[in-house]
Amino acid sequence: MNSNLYSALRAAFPADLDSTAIETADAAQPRYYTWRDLERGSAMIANLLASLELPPASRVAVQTEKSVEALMLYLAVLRSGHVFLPLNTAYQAGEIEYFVGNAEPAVVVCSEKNFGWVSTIAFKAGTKHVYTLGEHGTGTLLDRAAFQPDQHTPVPRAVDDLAAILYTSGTTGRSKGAMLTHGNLLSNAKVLKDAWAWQPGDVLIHALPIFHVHGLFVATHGALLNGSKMIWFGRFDPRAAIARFAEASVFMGVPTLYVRMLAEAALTPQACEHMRLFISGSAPLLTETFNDWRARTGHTILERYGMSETVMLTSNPYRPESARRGGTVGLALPGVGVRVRDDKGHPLATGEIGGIEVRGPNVFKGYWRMPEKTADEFTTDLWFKTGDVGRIDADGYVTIVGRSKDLIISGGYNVYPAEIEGVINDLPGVAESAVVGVPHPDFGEAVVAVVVAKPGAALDGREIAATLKGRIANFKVPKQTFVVADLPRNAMGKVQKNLLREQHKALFAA
Ligand code: MLC
Ligand code: AMP
Repeated sequence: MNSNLYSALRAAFPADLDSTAIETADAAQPRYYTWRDLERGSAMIANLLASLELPPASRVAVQTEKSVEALMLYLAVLRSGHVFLPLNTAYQAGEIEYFVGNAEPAVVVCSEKNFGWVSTIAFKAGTKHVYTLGEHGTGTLLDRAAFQPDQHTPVPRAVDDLAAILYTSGTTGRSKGAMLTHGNLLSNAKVLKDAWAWQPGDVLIHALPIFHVHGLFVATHGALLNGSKMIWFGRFDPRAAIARFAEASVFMGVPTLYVRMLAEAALTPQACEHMRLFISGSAPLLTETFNDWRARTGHTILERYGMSETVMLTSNPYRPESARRGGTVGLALPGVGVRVRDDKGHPLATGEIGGIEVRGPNVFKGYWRMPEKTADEFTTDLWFKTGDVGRIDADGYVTIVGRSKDLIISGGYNVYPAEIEGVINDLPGVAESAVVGVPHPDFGEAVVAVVVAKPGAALDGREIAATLKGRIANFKVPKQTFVVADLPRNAMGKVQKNLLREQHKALFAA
């Protein structure tokens, strides 16, 4: 049997292939893509990949702006049996150099404006093929694919074969590539289809980037597997999104998107009348946002929890709506095991707080070429240690109370303090630094850096931030940088980040 994920998605396309699959929403002129367009476009790109005669399971690394053509490229990589490696558009040269060096992609696709520096990095790393793909379908990828046949049979894949690698930062050291299989992705998409009761006629507002789990897998797989139309925003615009609620039924977002929509006067019960389901995830949804949304719209946001390594793990119930509990991430999804252990690996009683561990068909295969790191993250009985800290109550609801991993989540993007500290510490005149996350009304958490200068060096917080902008992705750049004489330390000499967080907690108070 062919377990290629594309085959399962294709089987769910509606009978009328000429109906609209995707309508773009943020250009002056909407563009309409039919199901046939998705099938043909991805077939042509898959045939282009086949013509390159790459070894099986070659990596195809992609850093492009969001577009329907970029989604076709993803589908083409699935069809061709290769491995999709999406990269955040905010990543700068140093970050791309690491990913390309580590994953050794056979093909790199980048935006036209970045071709110069991306291709230099890629060719240096041994990549043979670099194509461009612009926001509006321009670039060499589609130019070449245009000469290819528009029919393609998906390459047979087993459940356990790799479909994608998603880089996720590590607490120490560099990012790790989480290897997800066709089976991981399809099993999770099917579970979510039932859990969220996807129905005929559903229309999804797709407003998230397509280089992370949330926008790429949870949102697009959901719509494709249900044969549902997507209203597709290249960039999130709260007012424009609300204006389309009247034609849609499902919305997925990180908490920042809900906070921004709540600031719009147009958000009313009438505006949401046609909507069936609002889903939030990727970062904690504040109870305040959960309550405000209900008061303003009459809808209860359904919060769920997942990771790059596992896709989705838990979800609040679809029915009854009153069973969706704010502040919790709901119940383990069918087939997913969730348990809480203390730091010695001992089971904990109901309601006690400990490390969240998970298992199931959705849990990834391991970190790309990092067997030791992979082994570290699994228990001896093969449960994956999420690094999240939480509790499970008597009804099975999971509440995340914190993280054992030193992670900041800002607007749904992960930032690892150790990475930012490393870059700051390399700047001239810097003796040491500490990076912490503090509450932020828009992004949930914001990155703040506290820096100590070397004797005799004069440092300026704003200059440091400006220098960082060219070196690391914009969302990782501290929103505030303080230069101080010393970092607070405990008796063991360890920096007391809790004191820094406390000291700066009101920095961005609304
Ligand atoms: C942008 N900026 C951010 C930021 N996004 N800073 C911190 N955190 C972020 N998330 C920077 C910009 O570069 C800019 O910097 C300044 O902040 C203001 O930008 P903006 O115009 O307000 O940002 P915008 O472009 O509107 O983007 C905000 C956003 C975006 C919330 C729409 O960040 C976003 O789409 N987030 C979703 C992330 C996501 O999909 N996560 C899923 C991960 S999957 P300057 O210096 O230029 O002013 C996962 C698993 C799971 O976690 O469970 O789902
Ligand atoms: P990523 O590495 O980008 O896949 O991020 C995964 C992490 O996001 C998880 O380990 C959690 O810490 C966090 N996360 C995802 N969903 C939620 C949620 N609903 N509430 C709190 N944290 C979440």
